[in-house]
Amino acid sequence: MKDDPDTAPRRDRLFAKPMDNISGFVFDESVASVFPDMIRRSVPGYATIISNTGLLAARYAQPDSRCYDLGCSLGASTVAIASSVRDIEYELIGVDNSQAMLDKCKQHLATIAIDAELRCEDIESTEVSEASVVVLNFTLQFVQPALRAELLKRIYAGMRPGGILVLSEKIRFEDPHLQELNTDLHHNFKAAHGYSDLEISQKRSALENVMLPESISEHRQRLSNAGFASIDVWFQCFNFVSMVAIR
Ligand code: GEK
Repeated sequence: MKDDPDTAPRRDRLFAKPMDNISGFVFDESVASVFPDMIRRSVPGYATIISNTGLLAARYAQPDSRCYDLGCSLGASTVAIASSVRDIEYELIGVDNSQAMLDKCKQHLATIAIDAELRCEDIESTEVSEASVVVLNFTLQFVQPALRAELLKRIYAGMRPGGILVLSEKIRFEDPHLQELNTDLHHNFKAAHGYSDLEISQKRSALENVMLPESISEHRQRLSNAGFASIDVWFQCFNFVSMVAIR
């Protein structure tokens, strides 16, 4: 079925027309306005990761602690936490450095009566303290690799013993064959969800120097260096994973 942008304004068509110059991807108003459709059709397993982030939060959230959604966008994980962690007192904090995202997130949370503090800040500098749950769902990949170790050490230092970090990322494979296979499968996934070859390749160019995926072993090593005790992948679909790291 073809989409009519006039009748389906929330459909992501941002890269549908040929572009002369493809500038680096930014989380502006145009992205925020199509974001739920964009991420659902771009990230295999997204809905599964978000709903199970709620289940993980419910298991690890501690009374009188804080739960953080770092890079919260429109608040999908914030909502998953709020819906699953119900019987204890805690503070829920969403952080994003895109005002366009946070404006829409705030509206959405108000509509469904979810009480969360929203901070328009860089996650590299936002304060994390007394945390029992920290979620980084598809956000670390946008942080400069040289800053990632320091960020994870700071998150670890701001967590309570027994707390959980949920880290979801696009990954790269060290084996070239697997890298090619999973890149192709991701491309196939996007095509099956209605993106044209042009949209896929223009979006890939826009993300080229903005989103920088790493391998699972690089993530494991960094989490371990930061001090996390138990680390594993709990979900993978093609080149997308979600990991847990327990302090
Ligand atoms: C979800 N977690 O729906 N500081 C703060 N925010 C940042 C930074 C930074 N340094 N860099 C990027 N962001 C969400 C999806 S999207 C993932 C997360 C994607 C923000 C950025 O503004 C955007 O809202 C979010 O991180 C990444 O599960 O689009 O692939």
